Amino acid sequence: MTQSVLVMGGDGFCGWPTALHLSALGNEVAILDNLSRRRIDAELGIESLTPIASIGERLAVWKRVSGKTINLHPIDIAHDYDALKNVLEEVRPDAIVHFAEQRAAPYSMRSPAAKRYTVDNNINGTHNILAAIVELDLDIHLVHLGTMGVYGYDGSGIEIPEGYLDVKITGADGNLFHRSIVFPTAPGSVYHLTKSMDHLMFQFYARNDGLRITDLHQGIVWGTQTEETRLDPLLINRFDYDGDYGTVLNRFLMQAVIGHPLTVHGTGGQTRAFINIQDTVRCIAIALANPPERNERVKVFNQVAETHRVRDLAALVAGIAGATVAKVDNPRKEAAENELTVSNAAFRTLGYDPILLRDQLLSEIMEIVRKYADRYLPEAIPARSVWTRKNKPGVIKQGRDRS
Ligand code: NAD
Ligand code: USQ
Repeated sequence: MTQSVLVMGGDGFCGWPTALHLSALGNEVAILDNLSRRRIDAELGIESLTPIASIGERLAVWKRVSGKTINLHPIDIAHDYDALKNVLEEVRPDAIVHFAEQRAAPYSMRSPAAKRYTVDNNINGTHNILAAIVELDLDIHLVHLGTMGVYGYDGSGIEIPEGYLDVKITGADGNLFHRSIVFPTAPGSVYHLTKSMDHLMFQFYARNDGLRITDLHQGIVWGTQTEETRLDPLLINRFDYDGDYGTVLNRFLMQAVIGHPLTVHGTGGQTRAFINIQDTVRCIAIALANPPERNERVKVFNQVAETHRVRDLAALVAGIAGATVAKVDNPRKEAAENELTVSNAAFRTLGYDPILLRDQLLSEIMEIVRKYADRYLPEAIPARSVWTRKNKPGVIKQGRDRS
């Protein structure tokens, strides 16, 4: 079944390949994006390692390559409420995929201004979408990109369920009550806090107004290209490697290529969930095909393929590329070690067959990095955003461990 889909944040790392994939599947796709991510690059004095074309060029090339049109609505959803409403009335989409948030945990912790921007942008943006759907009385399936980080990382011994927890509570009369409650959130950054608050807003609007909402709690995305972004050099996806926006595995792959020691924070004992960008776009298509009913509770899917410990990833990449590993002071406030087991049963039941980390895939990504390696800026590599005043920037301190 094809649909009319508005991809909010469709110029970003996950949004761009998703817009192309949904368009390739025959959906009528439009992008809404205020290009704030490109402005943050300019503010930080960095650029994607891969040379990304302007959004106008991207859309023109997609039309040439696929014959399909994707329209752009350059709107700030956090501050242009009337413009947002006009777009929704004009497009009347069957579904919205909402990627349009400030998504870097380190960026959200770098200064009071960045904390306030992240809260203002993410909370107002999400709430404006919800309020506009209700005001216009539209029946839209809202698919939101949440994060595994809302669950926190202290769940050792249990498998993280998909959004809800079945609990038994003893009532005042001594009887046992069974309840399904929202999994308690334990965000580890201001960014993750906004994702927890988004989820609370979804619970309210689903209950109060019967909105149909799917919240996808996604793990760390790795990789860069997808089937569609490979079709032309001007469709290439962004590749962030800097200390704020670069995520851990992509950073390690890039560091290995340029001969920089892999920057493992602290002991590297943090275990996190991962998913390849190609799987991200496939999962979104699956979620769109399986909307909740009206008045159903918010659907929560854990959008993850597998979990890994950071130091194991570093050893894997070092082994493939002959890189060295460096322990750096952890600029974040996080447990030195954690276990993480996550259910992804909902997507699996709907046919999701995860792409797992493999040497060959990692080597392919390193090939892309090699191609654009001369674009990297050495000063962009250290993670300088600190969680508390006590943390020092992530500079190499303990010498290098050969892996
Ligand atoms: P990104 O920063 O590359 O893309 C976000 C896009 O949204 C950008 O193009 C930006 O310009 C746009 N945007 C931001 N605020 C906006 C506003 N107020 N109005 C209109 N457009 C706005 O981020 P990404 O990596 O593509 O992540 C997309 C979503 O997926 C985010 O919500 C993020 O939290 C979630 N997510 C990402 C990852 C990951 O590893 N990248 C993992 C889990 C979840
Ligand atoms: N880390 C290192 N060295 C580095 C960079 C990171 O050891 O050079 C460690 C961090 O300390 C952390 C882990 O790697 O323990 C993951 O860090 P990350 O920057 O890859 O991921 P994170 O900050 O959690 O955020 C990313 C995305 C965010 C998304 C989240 C999914 O930027 O949008 O929500 O992954 S999750 O982590 O599952 O919550």
